[in-house]
Amino acid sequence: MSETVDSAEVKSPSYELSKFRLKRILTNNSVRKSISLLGTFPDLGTDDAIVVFEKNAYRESDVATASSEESPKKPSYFTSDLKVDTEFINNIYGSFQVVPTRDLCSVKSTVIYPATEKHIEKYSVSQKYLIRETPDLYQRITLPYLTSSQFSLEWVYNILEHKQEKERIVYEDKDPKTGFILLPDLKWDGRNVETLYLLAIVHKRDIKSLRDLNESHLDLLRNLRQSSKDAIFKLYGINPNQLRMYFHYQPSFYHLHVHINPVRNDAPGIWCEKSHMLDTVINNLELMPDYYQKATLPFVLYEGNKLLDLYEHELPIRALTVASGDKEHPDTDSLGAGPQEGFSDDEPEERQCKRIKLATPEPKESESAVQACA
Ligand code: M7G
Repeated sequence: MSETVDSAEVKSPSYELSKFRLKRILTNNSVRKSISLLGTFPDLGTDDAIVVFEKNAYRESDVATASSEESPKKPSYFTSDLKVDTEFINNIYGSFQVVPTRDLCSVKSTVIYPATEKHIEKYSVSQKYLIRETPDLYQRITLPYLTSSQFSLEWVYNILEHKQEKERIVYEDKDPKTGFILLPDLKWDGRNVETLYLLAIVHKRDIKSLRDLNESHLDLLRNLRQSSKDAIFKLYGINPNQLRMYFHYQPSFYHLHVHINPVRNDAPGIWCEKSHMLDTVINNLELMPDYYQKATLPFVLYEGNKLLDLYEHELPIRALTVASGDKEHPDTDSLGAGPQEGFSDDEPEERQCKRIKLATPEPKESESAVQACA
């Protein structure tokens, strides 16, 4: 708990958002009220930049009224500053467009600059496929890929070394084996406890993901679970039994971290095909020390990701299929046994993909920019 760290601050560039020049829209999610944009900052150079705008969730204090027990603490919708345009009133129904005070109009914005091809893929709408990754497939396909091609962990090390986001740290246990840093996730607007989203990043640097976890990490995981709950209760007053704590598989960043948010909030990236509850992970390791070295772990790959092409080499993934036998292909049943009418493996890949897109439009929910971010 007493390790010293090099805490020389890293200087960040300053962005003038108003100078952003749009190239194209990557996603526009009407459910999450977010939009991801690809463009450039001409004054910074010609590199691609991604800008994400997301409307903030409501805080309960935003709707306080003068007749509430407590008089409204500004800013609130219900003040004389509210501008109201009536669209129509029909019988008992009224429809209005309202513009609240400036303080309530802010939009959360995330900038990635310079953005790599991999970032652009991640923030774009695309077809998604489920892979059932056996330990063998992990060793042969996923691991070599992620070792040679992954997002930089610079931002993680900056946090662990107190070079960035130091003032945002909520809690730190400096033990090199069982310690971690708890801080707000990039996705959280930091204003609304309802949508609290924290990240617990472990100090140990040799655990890439869930796959690497074994019995020897139980002390770390138990400590992270308990200390995070205590710290969150102390700081935000959230009942520890109301917290969702989970890993992503595959994560975007291969340095072990846990996502934490309140169960009553449907945070981005909580889908079952991506999340593994910390409680379940701990329990699996208690029952079987090498569970994650033996388990088949499903995960999602999206069109445009090179790993999908590597898997496609091994298994038919994109081709639409009829029901197949678990017996013959125990690890690839969902990936199919043969082509359906109109689709054949001989068809040029590009055409096949286009036809599948037309046949199965992506549901709205999965357009999420923040989920893409997730
Ligand atoms: P992940 O499971 O590896 O990836 O989680 P994904 O959820 O993006 O698919 C990484 C988490 O780190 C995400 O929830 C990000 O929002 C968060 N994150 C990413 N970056 C680059 C930063 C950062 O610079 N600071 C903070 N505080 N969080 C970040």
